Amino acid sequence: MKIIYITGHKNPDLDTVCSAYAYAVLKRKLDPKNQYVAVRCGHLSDSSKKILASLNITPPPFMGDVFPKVKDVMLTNDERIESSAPLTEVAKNYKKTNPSVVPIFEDGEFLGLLSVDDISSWYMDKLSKGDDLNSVPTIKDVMSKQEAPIQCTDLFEEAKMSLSTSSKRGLAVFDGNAFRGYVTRRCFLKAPKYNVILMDHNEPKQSIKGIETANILEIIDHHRLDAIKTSLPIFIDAEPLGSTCTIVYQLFVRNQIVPDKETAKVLLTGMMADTLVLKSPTTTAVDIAAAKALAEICNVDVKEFGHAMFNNMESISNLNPENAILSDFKRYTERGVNFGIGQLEVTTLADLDTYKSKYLRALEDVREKNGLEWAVLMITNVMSENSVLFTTTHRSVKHLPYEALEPGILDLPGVMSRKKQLLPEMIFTL
Ligand SMILES: [Mn+2]
Repeated sequence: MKIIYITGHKNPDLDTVCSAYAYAVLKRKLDPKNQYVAVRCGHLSDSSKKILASLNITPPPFMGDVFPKVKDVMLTNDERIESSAPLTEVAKNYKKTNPSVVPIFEDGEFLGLLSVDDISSWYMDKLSKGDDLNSVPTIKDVMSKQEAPIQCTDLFEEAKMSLSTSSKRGLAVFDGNAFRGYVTRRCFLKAPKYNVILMDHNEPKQSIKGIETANILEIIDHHRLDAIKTSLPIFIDAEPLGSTCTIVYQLFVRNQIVPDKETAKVLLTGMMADTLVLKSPTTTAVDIAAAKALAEICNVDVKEFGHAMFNNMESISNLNPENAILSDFKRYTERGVNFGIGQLEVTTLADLDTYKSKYLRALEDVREKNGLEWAVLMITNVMSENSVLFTTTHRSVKHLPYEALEPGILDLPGVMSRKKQLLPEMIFTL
């Protein structure tokens, strides 16, 4: 049984976590022989957390990286040999497995590793002194001083290094203070690889840490392609649709599986979030049809469900402005200019005055801390389908085709998409 991790991109949004969640449900049905685990490789924004909580959906657990670890190669022994036992106790099983080290216990607690070197040096020592070799020593008599244990979450490459520079043949592996197993040099002959399915992204830079050391098994995405080279042929489903959740829904259909109510709700959530209740210009007829079908399964009205979802978001005046801006912030380099665009969705712009000055200040901080020439924040009203744009001072601002409402704030009627509407206009002014 293989474990296959399904992960979305860094700075996870709802489409990324919901598509990973739902695709894991589908894969478990299609391939019950393997274990599919949906994970997220970053922290969710407060708004996303709140929306998922209101729908009773537990988000996928956090996983920081897919680098191979000590726990993936360590050995475990069911046998508990006590240090007070005679060395014959170890000799009994030695022929079967020829272990280079054997874990030894004292009153049931792990004491250390006995290595073949310990045994040979003990006997060599006796021989050199001309001592009697007829009496059998206890295991404890023979054991040498122990090396510090390593942790099961330590990286494979680092542990390999520690062992190769140590005079020992093996190292004990702990989880905190508890003994879990041990590694020998043989454990490090080949690095294990994690199996990963990428959702809602394909660029290694946007992926979980360590992705370059993993086996990518599949990619399900709706972004431009800039993927890693793979060594084997893989399944890719990349389509220019409004959300990755739409693609996952299509995969359910293609496999003639009807998503259960819970999964349908999860898919609809990701879809509503990425298409801004099907109003973003990235929305296609396929998204609209999929949303309708999913809404029928969960017995809700698409628009009502979408608007209720956004209504459930934390008002942005209550958020920490810098964290809010960075929760969905994308950086670009065009014509030698480094700039960034953040986007926040709201259900009203009536309270703009309560937060505009602190957000403008925070935006300038974000610009400076990230070494950008220009930073903007698009605040999109998903109800009325328009946005306002907060901007730092930059020579290009006056060339944007938008009217200024006041210094640093522009009006963007009908604009909802960062990649399809705002980004091309910004690049044009550079
Ligand atoms: Mn997406």
